[in-house]
Amino acid sequence: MASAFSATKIIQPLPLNTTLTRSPENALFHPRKTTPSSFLGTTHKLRLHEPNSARFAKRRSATVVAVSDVVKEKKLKSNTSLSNLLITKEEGLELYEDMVLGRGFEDMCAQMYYRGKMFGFVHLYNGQEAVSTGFIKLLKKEDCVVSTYRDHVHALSKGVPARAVMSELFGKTTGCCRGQGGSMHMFSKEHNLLGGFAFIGEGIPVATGAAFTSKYRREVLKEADCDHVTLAFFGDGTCNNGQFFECLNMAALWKLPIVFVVENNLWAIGMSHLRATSDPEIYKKGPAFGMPGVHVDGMDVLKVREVAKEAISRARRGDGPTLVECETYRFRGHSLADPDELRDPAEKAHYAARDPITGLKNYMIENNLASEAELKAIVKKIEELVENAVEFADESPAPSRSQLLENVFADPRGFGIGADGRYRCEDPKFTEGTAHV
Ligand SMILES: Cc1ncc(C[n+]2csc(CCOP(=O)(O)OP(=O)(O)O)c2C)c(N)n1
Ligand SMILES: [Mg+2]
Repeated sequence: MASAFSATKIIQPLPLNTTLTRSPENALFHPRKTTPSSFLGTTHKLRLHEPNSARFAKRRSATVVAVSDVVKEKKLKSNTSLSNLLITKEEGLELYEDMVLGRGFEDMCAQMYYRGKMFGFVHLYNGQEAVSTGFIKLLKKEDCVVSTYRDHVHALSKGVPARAVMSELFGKTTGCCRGQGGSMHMFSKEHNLLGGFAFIGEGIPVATGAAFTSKYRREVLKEADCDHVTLAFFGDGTCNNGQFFECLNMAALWKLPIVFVVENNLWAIGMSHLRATSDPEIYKKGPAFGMPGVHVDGMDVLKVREVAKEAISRARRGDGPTLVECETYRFRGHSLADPDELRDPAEKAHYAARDPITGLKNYMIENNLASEAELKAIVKKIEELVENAVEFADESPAPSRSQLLENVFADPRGFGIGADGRYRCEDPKFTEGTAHV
């Protein structure tokens, strides 16, 4: 399969504030001045900035490839041979099932939240499924994923069972964090899901550290088979935080095996991306640190997957980090407590018409990769799985009161557990004279 990045070419340095688009009169590149409005909404172009050999030139050099053209070319070929499609039947069904699971799970969360089964803030991922699925389904189990507070679907894509995620949301002991994390803090050591973070940008240094660990194990500890990759997911609003820039710098400097995946859904709560950042084209910040920056249509799982393949294999073979900006959209409010009255209905309708699940479904049917009946069967299977997750979570036990103080201090013989091995909070005198927890 042709790689999206391999079609790129290095060109000479261009003036700042210039981006590249494909143009008929120029074989490959045509520089133009950018304005924010010409960028957002033009999701059919993927632009790639690739470092050049000379250090100064690499800040200014740029390459470009339109992923849509790669996709189109393969579609044409696909008329003669199925093997030229972007995906096999099995891959397509896996992607479809994962996106349907993400959507069905989140819709169920909304129901359960409004029925009072969940507490605190719950941020849903509806609309953004192509990003999680497009990237995470390419990973090995040993690879790490770091998410944000919008993390349920990343956890599911990484293989954390729906029962464990739902129970965590219900605050039950069977949850992936025994009910202590809740919606914003999904974690699973077994699946190398390193969180779930409520503070924006908080996960980026954790991901950078995980990528450093992989490199250290391979190069210093000589574990030759340690080629693990870390994916860091975060939003557009988060890209205005210092941690983002600091980690891009470190990752490029040390050539870490990491992919920074920006889920640009155009909004940070009620703040429009265009009003919040000096240059809305986030992917351009990659080359400023000496790593490729790529913009991709985040509503199209196949395009995301093409870009992800290249970025992940680049990291795995030791060539360093990539910044990928996925232009996507959330179909619900910021959280379930948000009435979502600020966004323009026309904008919502524009992206609703580009639903990534419908897009993949149409692709599979048009290319005879699956029948309507097969896809319907997947939807039914997922409905049952999600129902089962709810029943399991509902019937699971709530944590004991003593669990509140577990994991608060690193030393288990400290505040949480007494010298006799018993929880100090179970001593009736423990909270005497203090406020009760
Ligand atoms: C350090 C920090 N500052 C402020 C907040 C409050 N806050 C919660 S979500 C959010 C917006 C983040 O937007 P974005 O990164 O685009 O992610 P999205 O919600 O769109 O997925 C902010 C500012 C926070 N959680 N952490
Ligand atoms: Mg956002």
